[in-house]
Amino acid sequence: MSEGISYRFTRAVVRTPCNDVIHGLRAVERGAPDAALFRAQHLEYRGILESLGLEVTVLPALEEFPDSVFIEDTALCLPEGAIILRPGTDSRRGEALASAESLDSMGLDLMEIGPEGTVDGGDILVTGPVILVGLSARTNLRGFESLRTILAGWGYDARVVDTPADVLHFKSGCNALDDETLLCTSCLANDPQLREFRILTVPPGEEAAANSIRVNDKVLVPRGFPATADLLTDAGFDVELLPVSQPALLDGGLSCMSLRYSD
Ligand code: CIR
Repeated sequence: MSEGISYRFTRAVVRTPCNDVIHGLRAVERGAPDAALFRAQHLEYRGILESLGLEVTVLPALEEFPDSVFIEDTALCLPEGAIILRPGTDSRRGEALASAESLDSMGLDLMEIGPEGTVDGGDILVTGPVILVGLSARTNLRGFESLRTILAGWGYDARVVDTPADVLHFKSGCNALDDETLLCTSCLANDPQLREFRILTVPPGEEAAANSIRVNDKVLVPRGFPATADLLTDAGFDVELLPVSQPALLDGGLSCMSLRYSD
C-alpha cells in the first residue's frame, strides 16, 4: 500500500448530472437545484480534477436515477480493484449496477458487498491502511462486515465508527487531508475513535466545509467558508475554492461527485 493513498490520485470517474437531478433526495427542503447551474458546477469540478493531473472518465447521465451524479456512493475504488457497494436507499440501488458495468468495462477487478448489507461510499473514509466506515442511516453493520472482509483480503484494516446523528454520511463531517490528518466538525474532533489522527477542526458555523477533499497537492474547499480556507492555508495546505451550491441542496458535496483512485 502506497504512502498518500488517501490523496494521491491518477484517475477519477464522474457521472454527468441528469435533468431529473432536480428531484434528487434531500433531508431538508431548501428548493430544487437548477439543472443548468448544477451542470456548470459539475463541469468546473471535472476541470479542476483534470488540472490536478487526473485522467477523468465521464459516464453518461442516468435519467432514471436523479441522484446518480453522486457516484461516490456506488463504489469504492482502490489500486487493488473496485468494490461495488449497496446504497442504503432503494431508489439508488440501480446506480451501483450501472457503475459496475462501467468499471468492469474499464478493466477494474470487481468485488461486491453481500446482499444483506448496505454501504454508501459517503460513509467510507480511506486514510491509508486504516479505512474508517461510518455507521449511518445508509450504512449498516452487515454492510460494514462484508466490506471489511473484502478489504482485509487486500491488506486494509477497516474500522467501524459512528456517524454523528445530524449528518447524512460520515464524510459529511470528516475527510482526510493526508494519511495522518483529518478535517472534522467539532462533534467529531474529540471522538476517541479518531484519537490516532491529527485533527483540524472546522470553525463553528462552517460545518459543511468538512466535506473538503485533498486531491494531490491541493485541498478543494467548497466556496463560502472563508474561516476553513484560512485554517487550511495557515496549516500549510494549498487551497482551491469550488462552487457547490447546487449539490449542497441535495446534501451532496465535493467528495461525493467522483470516484478517485490511483492505478
Ligand atoms: C442522497 O441523499 O443520497 C443524495 N441526495 C446525496 C448523496 C451525497 N453523497 C455523498 O455525500 N457521498
